[in-house]
Amino acid sequence: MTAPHISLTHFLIDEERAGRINADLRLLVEVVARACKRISIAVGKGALGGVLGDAGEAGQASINVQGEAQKKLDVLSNEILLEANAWGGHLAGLASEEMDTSQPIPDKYPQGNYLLLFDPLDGSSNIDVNISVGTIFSVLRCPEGVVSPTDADFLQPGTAQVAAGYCTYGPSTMLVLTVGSGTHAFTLDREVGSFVLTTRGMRIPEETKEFAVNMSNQRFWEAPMQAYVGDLLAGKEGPRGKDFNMRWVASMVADVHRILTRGGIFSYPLDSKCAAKGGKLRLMYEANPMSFLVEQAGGAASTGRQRMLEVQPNGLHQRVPVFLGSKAEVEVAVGYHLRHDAA
Ligand code: P6P
Repeated sequence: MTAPHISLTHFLIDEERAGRINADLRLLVEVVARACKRISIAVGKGALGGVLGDAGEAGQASINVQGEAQKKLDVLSNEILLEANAWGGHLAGLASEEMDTSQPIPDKYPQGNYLLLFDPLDGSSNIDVNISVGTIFSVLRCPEGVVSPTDADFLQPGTAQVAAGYCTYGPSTMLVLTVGSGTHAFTLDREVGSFVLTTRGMRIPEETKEFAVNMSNQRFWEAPMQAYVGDLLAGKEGPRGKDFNMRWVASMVADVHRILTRGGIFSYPLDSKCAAKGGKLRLMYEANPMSFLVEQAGGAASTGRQRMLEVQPNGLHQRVPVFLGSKAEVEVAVGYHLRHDAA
């Protein structure tokens, strides 16, 4: 018997009827999902869409607040998400990797109670070589009584998230979502144009034999990370007593989706190149939403020294070291760091 066809809307209505979300949050998720469908179409056109390559005028790259060259699709994806979320009355403000500061909802539209943060197109350096990229989003409540939120109102720990998700633009387009009651996967039915529930309650295996890290940074890592990965590479003859495999797509959405699907540990640790900035990946719209999804799927997420979701943010674009995935393996990696610090 084929599984019942449950659309994203049907799933969200059921969550609302169960009292786990309200109508505004349901609308927010549906609006973001609709924007992701538009981004999927633009990304899917590739070279035929005239939107590959760097943004900016001829010869003058457009640089974002991160100091990174923007791709045309970064800018387009950001614009799609801004436009989609402006009019619905569900948001008080939004923040993006591509924008220096947060942005209140235009006065001509009603204000809502939620704050939306997103990386509109993560891994965009992979677009020109046709590797999966994705959109990552995180939802917080606007603080009580705040009408026009500022950056400071967004600086809430990951435990305050009410929803999080990503859309991966790969061989299929998939939306992976949590509203605080498990992590669920939806696949875009391109013929109908709607996301269909394909995995209810994703579960990350507790143990793994697969790690994801950019090995070219090894000589720049801290000592505990050198020791941890060195023992992984030693395999069954080493202290771990088993061989490990490695994967690194260099697109966080793709790497995390694989880990949510079959287990593994993902790490972007501190290294001497990025330590001054606090790490490579951003807390508010990369690490926190991914950590919420992973914990809701039975995994763990840490900075290497602290549960990711308990980090108190100090800036909208704050960077952090990231370890997330199979719970037992994350605990092993954290153990190396805590023992090093205690020595
Ligand atoms: P590196 C993409 O630019 C990104 O932000 C993440 O999606 C990805 O995991 C990481 O950076 C890749 O970094 O240094 O391997 O290119």
